[in-house]
Amino acid sequence: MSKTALITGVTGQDGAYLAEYLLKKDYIVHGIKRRSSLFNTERIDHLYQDPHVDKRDFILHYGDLTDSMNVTKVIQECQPDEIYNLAAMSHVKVSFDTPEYTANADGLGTLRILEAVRLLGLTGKTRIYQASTSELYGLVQEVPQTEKTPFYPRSPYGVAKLYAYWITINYREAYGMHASNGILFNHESPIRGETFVTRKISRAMARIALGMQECLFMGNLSSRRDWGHAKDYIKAMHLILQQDKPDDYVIATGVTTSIREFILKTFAAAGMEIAFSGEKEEEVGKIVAFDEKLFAEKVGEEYKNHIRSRIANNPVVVRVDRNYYRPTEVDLLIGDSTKARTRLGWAPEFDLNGLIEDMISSDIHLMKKEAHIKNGGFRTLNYFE
Ligand code: NAP
Ligand code: G4F
Repeated sequence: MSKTALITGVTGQDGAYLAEYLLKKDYIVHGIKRRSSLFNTERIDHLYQDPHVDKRDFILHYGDLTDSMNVTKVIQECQPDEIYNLAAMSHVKVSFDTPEYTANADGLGTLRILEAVRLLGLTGKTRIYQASTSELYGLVQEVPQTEKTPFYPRSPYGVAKLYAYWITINYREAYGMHASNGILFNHESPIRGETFVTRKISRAMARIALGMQECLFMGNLSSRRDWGHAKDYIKAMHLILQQDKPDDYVIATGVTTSIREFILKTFAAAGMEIAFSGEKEEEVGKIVAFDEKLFAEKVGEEYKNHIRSRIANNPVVVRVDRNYYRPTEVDLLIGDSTKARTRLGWAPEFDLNGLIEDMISSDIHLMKKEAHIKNGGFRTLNYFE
């Protein structure tokens, strides 16, 4: 018989990949989506099944993790074998602007799920995955970080997730629940939110290459992250819930890279060599060389003149804007996922270059489509004209 899963945050990056993955494994998948003033299901639209026609195995429920009754009602309706709690206000910088909301959704939201499962008498049936994060390590106390490294969160987001991490363990120990934390390091993809750093860079590189944007404005270029591909990481989530015993696992690649290096690699992947010069807010990145063959292959022959002219006249494509700095930064993340690799048999398929290739080919394609729309393929209205 098919298993039933409930995914909170199903409209997000991980939720979308996980929903597709579980559907392919023959699960019945329920997802919680928020009401929004515009459609917010773009990442899962390809999974849509018409409720009037099909017998559905992908079912969406309106909801919000800040609403206990809603969370309880949805869980009661779906009676899930597995809950993947991926919903969160997941942007670290924004959590400094909305700290109370972040604590409510990311911290208490997890408690609401655990408590609903307990009160509904589903403790013996429902397994729970909590989306914990390498942001818990914050001001890192050990390099690389393992399941045993002490936490030192550095943002309202990190602190909210610390509560969620411990309340998951507490419910496991207090009530014998199958509740586990995946401590996932940064993972990205072509459907990563546009304001996270990798997507911002990949998207801006495509726009600069196509002549749609002049410059990429960045915050701290020196912090380092352990970046993997979301497609690999959602498989770890599933594996964690297939174990007989609940437990907590670090999921990471074990390779760390600075933001500056990520920019160099992203532009290089499309044939543009960048050199950085200057310090702090005066630091700039210029295009200094150009592999015309690679550029033509990745971006297109017809855009080559534009890059030649940028190199000759206006080579600066990266600048620093201190508005993107955070009040407290996480400088270095690098994970040791030995436990997951040995006990779960998990290993990533993508390395950083593979991730970048995937992201840039998608963004070049998307930005070409956007350029076409702006150039008359679609009329953009000014509402009061
Ligand atoms: P994401 O793309 O930002 O998706 C977050 C999802 O949560 C979206 O579906 C969002 O809905 C939903 N959401 C936000 N607030 C909610 C609320 N109050 N009630 C219900 N739903 C809400 O994040 P992601 O990258 O997929 O990450 C998934 C989870 O893993 C998050 O919990 C994140 O904190 C955690 N995590 C991510 C990473 C990473 O590198 N990606 C690493 C470690 C942990 P809308 O679409 O309506 O905004
Ligand atoms: O891409 P980011 O915004 O990701 P961050 O803060 O590491 O958080 C992400 O990963 C966590 C796992 O460790 C998740 F839990 C969390 O939900 C989220 O998915 O920023 C990465 C680094 C930071 O050091 C930031 O200061 O990039 C630096 N950065 C430099 N310029 C920038 C920018 N980040 C953003 N978003 N935008 C910039 O312009």
